[in-house]
Amino acid sequence: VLGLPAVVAPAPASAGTPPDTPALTSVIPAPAEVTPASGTSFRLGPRTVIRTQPGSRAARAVGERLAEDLRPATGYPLPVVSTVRRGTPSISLMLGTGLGAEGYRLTVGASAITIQAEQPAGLFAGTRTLLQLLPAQIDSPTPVRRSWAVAGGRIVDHPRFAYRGAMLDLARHFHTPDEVKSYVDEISRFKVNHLHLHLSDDQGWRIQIESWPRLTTVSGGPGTGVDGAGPGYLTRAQYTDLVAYAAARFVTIVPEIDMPGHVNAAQVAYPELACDGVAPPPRTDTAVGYSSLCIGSETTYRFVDDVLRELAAMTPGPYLHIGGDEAHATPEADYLSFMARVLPLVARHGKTASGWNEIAKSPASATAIAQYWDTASANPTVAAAVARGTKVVMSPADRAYLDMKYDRHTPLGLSWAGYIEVRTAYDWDPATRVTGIGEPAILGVEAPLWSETLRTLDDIEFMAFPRLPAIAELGWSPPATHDWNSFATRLGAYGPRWELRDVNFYPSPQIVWG
Ligand code: TNX
Repeated sequence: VLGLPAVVAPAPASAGTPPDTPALTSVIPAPAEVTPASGTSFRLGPRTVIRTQPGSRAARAVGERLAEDLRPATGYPLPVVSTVRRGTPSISLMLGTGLGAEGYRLTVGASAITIQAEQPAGLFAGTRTLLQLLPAQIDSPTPVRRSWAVAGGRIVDHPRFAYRGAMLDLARHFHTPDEVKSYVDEISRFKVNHLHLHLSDDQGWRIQIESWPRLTTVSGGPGTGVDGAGPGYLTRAQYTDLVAYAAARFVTIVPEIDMPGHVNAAQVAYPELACDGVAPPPRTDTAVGYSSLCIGSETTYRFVDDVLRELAAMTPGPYLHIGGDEAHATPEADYLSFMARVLPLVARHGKTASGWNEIAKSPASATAIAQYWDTASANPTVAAAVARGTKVVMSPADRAYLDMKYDRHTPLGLSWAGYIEVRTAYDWDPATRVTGIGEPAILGVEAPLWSETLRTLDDIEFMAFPRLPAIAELGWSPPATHDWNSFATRLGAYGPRWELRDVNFYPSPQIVWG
């Protein structure tokens, strides 16, 4: 240290960089590689333009989305253009090669920010990072007069797992298309790229099927849902609109029709789906495991085929989820013969089947995705399926279930899998959680949110945030970045963003909120 002055001043930020400019390392989920360039920063100003890859409509759409996100707080015009005059400050979204399906490189210099990606999905991911690199006030719905700086340097980033998911239960309480869209906005900020919709259960049926119209006219109508207080359903047009809205945010909708259990609402509408042909009473309680399709009846397979065909036709994404959980009213042999017929049917409609981990009992699940909701650290049935080729989405209920209470005081939610505080949701590794289900078998992670106790968007948000970002980080970030203290700090700094966007969240006492 000889020759250095006694007091080493911090590297001077470029003239007047506001003190609340986030560090490049403050992003959730943690990026793969971060290289700060101290002393440099970019200033977003009234002359800034957003330049997108010439000739790419998809890149342009990502640019427009970014502009929409930045205009309210800045009040700047932020035109989206394909060429820039020299000297004009710009945010460029450029397509190139070598960064994978969702990877991106974000470079922040004094006069330009550049996001490069191989695919539009990577450009979008880069823009979600960029939003977090601007001061929190960027999420103000009204103009704030201030200086908007971004710290200089470079981020090179790509996901650990291809599938990062969230699930909403529309069956126990229906949630409107606008509420689902709002959830899509929020989860996509954390690079979650799948939204699984649980569309049918004992208490209600929430997606219009033209060939079986009473499913929704009867079981989506008034009095359906838990306590009879969750009526509603998505029309085909609303579903299609939702799929497009999500796709514009690089979120793939995964629709679920639960079978052969969880079918009371279907049988209320169509008694021929029950073996005795008698309509059961509608159910508005929260019991599980009492209903079953009639496994020996051809009517059952005509119904399943019709539903899967219509759903496949409405769904551009690759997956159809067929539930398969808690079929306690279906004898084991019947369950296996049902799955032996229905799993291949999904493939015949051009989709990959997914189901809760019970489907692993069926040899036909070898080409399917099993969603692990078990809390056990060993499940020989699922491990055996994995050995046959089944891929797994990890949602262990004692870590990833967003409907579990945070602690005994939480006013909403259930507790059968335990209490899940933020640290519990964060501190585990999807690839070492279950014996015999290692990294190569894992497609990704998903955070399910069941709706027995949830009615409003506020309720959904309170349970999802801040745990959803914890699961998102497990799905996206390299294991080497995993660090509770770092995550807790980044999460605490994120709180004001939710406040500015009017998103409800649980102010966990484990976090020092900014
Ligand atoms: C179990 S987890 C269920 C759902 C309930 C949930 C409540 C799973 C595959 N099935 O029917 O809503 O617990 O936490």
